[in-house]
This record gives sequence, C-alpha cells and structure tokens, in this order.
Amino acid sequence: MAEAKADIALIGLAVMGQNLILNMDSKGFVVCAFNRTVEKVDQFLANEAKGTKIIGAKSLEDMVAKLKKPRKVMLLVKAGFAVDEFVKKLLPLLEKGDIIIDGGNSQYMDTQRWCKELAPTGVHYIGMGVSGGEDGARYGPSLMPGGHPAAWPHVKPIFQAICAKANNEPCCDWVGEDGAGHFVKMVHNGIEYGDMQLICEVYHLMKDVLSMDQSEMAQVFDEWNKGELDSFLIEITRDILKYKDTDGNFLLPKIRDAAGQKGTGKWTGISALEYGVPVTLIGEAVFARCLSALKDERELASKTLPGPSTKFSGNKKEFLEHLRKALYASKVISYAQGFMLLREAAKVNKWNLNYGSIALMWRGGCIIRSVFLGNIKDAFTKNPNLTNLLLDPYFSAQLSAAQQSLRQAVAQAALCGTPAPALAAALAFYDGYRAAHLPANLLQAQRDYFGAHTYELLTKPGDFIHTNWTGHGGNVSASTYNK
Ligand code: 2AM
Repeated sequence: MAEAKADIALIGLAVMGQNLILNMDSKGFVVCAFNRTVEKVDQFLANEAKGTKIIGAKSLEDMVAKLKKPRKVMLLVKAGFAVDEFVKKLLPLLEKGDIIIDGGNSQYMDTQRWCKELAPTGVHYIGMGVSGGEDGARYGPSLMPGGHPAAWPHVKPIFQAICAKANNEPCCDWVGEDGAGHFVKMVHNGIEYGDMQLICEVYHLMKDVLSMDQSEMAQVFDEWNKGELDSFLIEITRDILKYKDTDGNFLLPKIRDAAGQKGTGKWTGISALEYGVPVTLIGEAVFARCLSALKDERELASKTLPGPSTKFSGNKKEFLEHLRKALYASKVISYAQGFMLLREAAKVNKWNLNYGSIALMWRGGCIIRSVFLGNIKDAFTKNPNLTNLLLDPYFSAQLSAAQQSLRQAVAQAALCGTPAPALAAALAFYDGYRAAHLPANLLQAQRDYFGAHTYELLTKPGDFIHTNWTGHGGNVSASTYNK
C-alpha cells in the first residue's frame, strides 16, 4: 500500500499541467503527477521535476492511494471527452468528501452537468477557470473556481497560495455554484477578445489615418501604459511594435492579417444571445476576426469597392488624445457589457456572484490584467448591487470626460474609411443605453402590424393590446407568439 502523503494530484502533463505542478511544489505542497500516457510521468519526474518533492503515479489507483484525505484530484486535460472519461474512471476510486477539480477550458454547461451528477455521490466537483498562459501557471495564474461550495475550504489554501497577487490580495476566490467558475472564465476570454480588437483598431487608425511609423506608435503605447490604460495587453502591444526581425526590419507588417480563434470569444457571444444581453463589443470582436480571415476575398474586393477620398486634416496630437480616451471609454463599456452578462446568467442559474472579487481575480495573473480592474473592484465593493458599471459614479464621470473623444474616433474612422467595429459598437451601445427613448415603438408597431404580436402603451406598461392597422387584418392578437 502506497503511503498517502500527497496534498493534491494533478492529471494532465501538457505544459499548463506541468507548470501548475511546479508552482504548487514551489509553494510547499506535495503533488502527485499522472497522465493518460503514463511514460510522460517518468519523463517529467526525470527532467522538469528533478530535485523537487513531486511524486508520480503509475495508475489512477496508485495515484488515489498516494493522496491525503479528503483527496483532491485536479484535471488539466483536453475539455470535453477527456474530462468526462477521467471523471468516470475516478468516481469508483473516490469516496464522499473527495474533490475533483477540472482546471481545463471546459464549457460551463459541462461543469453544471457534472456538479449535478456528482451531488448524490458526495464527491465534490469544482470547475475552475485558469488564466495566464504557461507563465501564469508557473508563477501565478488567475484562478476562478466554482462548483460545490463545500469543497472550497479544502482547496482554498492551495489555490490562494499558487495564484497571482494584486496589491497582496490573491487573484483567486470562490466564484459561485456549479458552472459559475467556467462561465466567468469564458466571459474573461470574451473580454480579452474585445480588449485586443480595440487595441488593433486604434493601431489601425494610427497607421492609416495618422500615417504614424511603428517606433512612434510604440512610444505612444508606452506613454499610455503609464496612465489609466496600464495593462498587460498595452504593454505587449508596445513590445510587438518595437520588435525587429532577424533582417533588421519590423516583424509586425510581415504577419498575415488573418486572425485565428479557438472559440471562447464565440461562446461568450453565443451566451450573450442566449441570455438576451447586448454584449455587442465582444460580438463585433469575434466577427472582426471572422472578417479578417476572409483575406483572399478582401484582397479582391479592395480592387473593386471604393472608399472615401477623405484624408485626415486635423491636429495629430489632439486626435491621439481622442484615441486614448476612446480606447478607455470603449473598454469601460465592454466590461460593463461583460458584467451585465454575468449578472443575467447569475440570475437565471441562481449563482451568488461576487462581482468585486471577480474583478480582483482578473486584476492580476491573466491576459486582461490591468490597473483599471482595480477601479472596477472598488465600484462593486462600494456598491455590490450596482445595476451597471456605467452608473458607478467614478466610471460615469470617466465616461462623460471621454465620450466626445469616442465620437471623434468613430467619426474619423468612418470618414477615412478605416473599419473600427468595436469602437463603433461601444459608442452605439453607450448612446442606446443612455437613451430614454429608442425607436422600438416603431418596431413594436411593425410587429403588431404584420403579425398581431401586440404592443404596450407608454401609459399602460404590462397591458398588451392589438390594433387592426389595415382595417382588414382582424382584431385577434397572436397570443401564442412571444411578446
Ligand atoms: P496525453 O499526454 O496522454 O495525450 C493535454 O492534451 C492533456 O490532455 C494531455 O495530458 C493529454 O494526455 C490529455 N488528453 C487529451 N486527450 C485525452 C483523452 N481523450 N483522454 C485522456 N487524456 C487526454
């Protein structure tokens, strides 16, 4: 019988898994490593894990026997089938109170399903979002655990020890019930899509509208990184702009402008549609990648479809300041949309989300880490019931100072024919959200006209009526339709 001495087991020895194990080891925890292809365990022990306290297992049975109780088994394997297979194999080997943690990029509904299925067995399930890439995993990731709340106290000391810290506070806290952790990770990834697209649009405007060269752009991003835009993505953009290829020329212009994607941004967009929340900026960011991927078609169209003849004739320094403020304002709007989606999903799924701690989890360790997330945390700490980030006094003041600049950026982009879909989406949302009246009165009338879908009068909300608009359509409303 193997001696039970490991604090936690980790299955899945790809780079993320290996680095998380090394991270846990460096914080004093004894980790037992396992992998489907078992030879990788020995390779890992003989190389990366040499000289550490890390132990290995030859089988799942061996691994389980080496774990202290309640046993904690973390999976870092491919999402979907591989997770399902391991959970099924683990279940007969575990007992009440033991904990399975899925740290992969699983879809939140899969995590919801496992939480439900495991509840009667007494084995606890956690679905945890892990962000920060390989480096984050090794030296401090952002961790977003959700699932069976009873499991949290048992894994908290490990996860809060290995995660990133922002102002000495851990970027890991309990997110909420069942799939909440993976849902929050998914929204994080969507926001990442939005942030990246916004930066790309600003770069495009600098390049094509202001005709700036790359060193100058790098300098501007460097400046911006010292202020309220201070963030990992601005920092790497500066460094990418500066980067020279082996031939001494900048590398960036040589890179083919066709974006790839793995799908997490898309899933945020799909969720937004399903929950009926206007997460427009992330949606545009996903579509912008899709449009970029049509490289051959675009090259063809560029020879046929005309653009404007307008050239920028304003003050460059002033416009750069507009761009900075436009980027900031759009970011605020995008995060506001992301938190709207979280709030709606929490309502539907009955999750008790702590929005302030979610902002803190994203404050360090992950790709969207930024100083600005500290302000979001403050907003939700001051008012946990804040309806919308845009209504927080700090952010509404910031937006009122920046909204004119956002208009300048979007207008110039349109006049010069440079696409800026995410900036434009931010502005359209802002103007829609602050509008006491939208043209949905006409929309309702149209729906009632052709489909008898009924409408409400401003004076009688909740009271749905139908008008016989044509005199021959009849007076019966289509009560079976969704209003
Ligand atoms: P492997 O080394 O045996 O391929 C990332 O791909 C991790 O997920 C690896 O540890 C890999 O194990 C594991 N993995 C991928 N597909 C799997 C599957 N179908 N079943 C079990 N593990 C899998």
